[in-house]
Amino acid sequence: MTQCDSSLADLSTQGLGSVQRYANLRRTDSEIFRLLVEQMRAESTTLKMIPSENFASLAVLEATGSILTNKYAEGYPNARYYEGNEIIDRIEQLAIDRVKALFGAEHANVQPYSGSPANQAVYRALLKPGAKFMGMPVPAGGHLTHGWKVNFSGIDYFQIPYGPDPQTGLLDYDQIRDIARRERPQLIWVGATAYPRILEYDKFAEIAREVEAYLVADIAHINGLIVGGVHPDPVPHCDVVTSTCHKLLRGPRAGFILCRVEDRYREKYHPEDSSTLAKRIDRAVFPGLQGGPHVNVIAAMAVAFKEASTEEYRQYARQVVRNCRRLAEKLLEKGYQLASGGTDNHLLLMDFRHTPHTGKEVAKALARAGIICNFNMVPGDPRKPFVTSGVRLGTPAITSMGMKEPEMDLIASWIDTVCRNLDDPDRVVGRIRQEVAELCLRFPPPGYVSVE
Ligand code: DSN
Repeated sequence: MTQCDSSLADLSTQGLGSVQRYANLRRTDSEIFRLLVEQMRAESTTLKMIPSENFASLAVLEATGSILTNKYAEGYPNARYYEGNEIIDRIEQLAIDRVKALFGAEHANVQPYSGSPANQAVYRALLKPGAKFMGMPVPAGGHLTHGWKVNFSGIDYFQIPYGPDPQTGLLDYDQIRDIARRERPQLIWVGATAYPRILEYDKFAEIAREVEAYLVADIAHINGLIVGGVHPDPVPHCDVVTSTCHKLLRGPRAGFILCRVEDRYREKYHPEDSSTLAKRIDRAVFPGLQGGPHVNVIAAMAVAFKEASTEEYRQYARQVVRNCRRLAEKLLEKGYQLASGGTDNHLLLMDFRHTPHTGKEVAKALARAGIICNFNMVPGDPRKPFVTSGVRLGTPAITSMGMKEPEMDLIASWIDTVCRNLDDPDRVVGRIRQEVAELCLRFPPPGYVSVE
């Protein structure tokens, strides 16, 4: 252990309470116990700035770790293939009712194991293999399941790509309309993992209507901003909306699907099937793709939906955006380039295309300083995906810790110092790592305790 490591280890036991926890795990499996403690230490003394990560509440963690993990419940509420599910029905129905109310949706399925299986169910319910659809490739800021070539979605279906303009970093809706008119896709995905601007669902809906394509929004990254009223609502415009639960929503690792009940293109695309859209989505999840739902996780989702329906959560969502904008402003002031010139949401993309330094190099140096982010492609990136010219930073988790604008200013100056010393990061990373740890320990996240 270096001197720096040992002082960090000391710091990590301060301010976190001293609860005797995980006693059974410690007794049964000391290796996993030690690794869990190490991970807690690492996360509670570093800035979690991967925009898709967050801190689930203690209530969510308790439901996830509950005895509900012991139950099988294939089927849906009041239509199960196993007995003993009367209480499970009530739990799943609560999760369904809460997420429908939260987003104003007609129908909800809360069984997808995560975001990718949720999206897979959408393909199964709406398209036949080989069908043409539009989506953003991963390097343009989309997701693997929006048709990337090595994913099932790009192998079994035919992706027509669209994405932000390489110069401006912005989506060009006229160009998207032109592509849709030319290609006549059966489905259009709207959603991103690395687009720092607002997605205009009304414009996408107009385009989709014109070419009679299903419009599907993947809101995994920005669901909380919709709940908080800082981003437009996709539900009135889309046939289907998919999401994860563990990013901005601060729930367990899981996915869910919202949809209209009726399929407005049933006669055009599914004349042989008289089922509603809601029914086809449900069938695609179970038994189409999955077996037993993870009931403990569904209970934790219900808890997260309850938490997200409070004014406190809406304020949190607004602060996430305020923090991200402040960070962007400070980085711009210091001369850094950001994709699209800034941000309207929870993430920003630093653009190092015009420098000798790669995104990977920057992300690794920042991580050594305790700022945990990821290297990421930027629009028009000439470098390869495992190197990149961009760094993606997000504010959901640090805002959950309670950080506000003054902390963003501090973080911007640390990022600047690291980036100005990329030729010899050793000069600065140790000192910043210590300062980062001291800051984090003033904002302890839930569930991170020192274990005696
Ligand atoms: N892995 C997620 C992200 O980081 O954006 C997307 O699923």
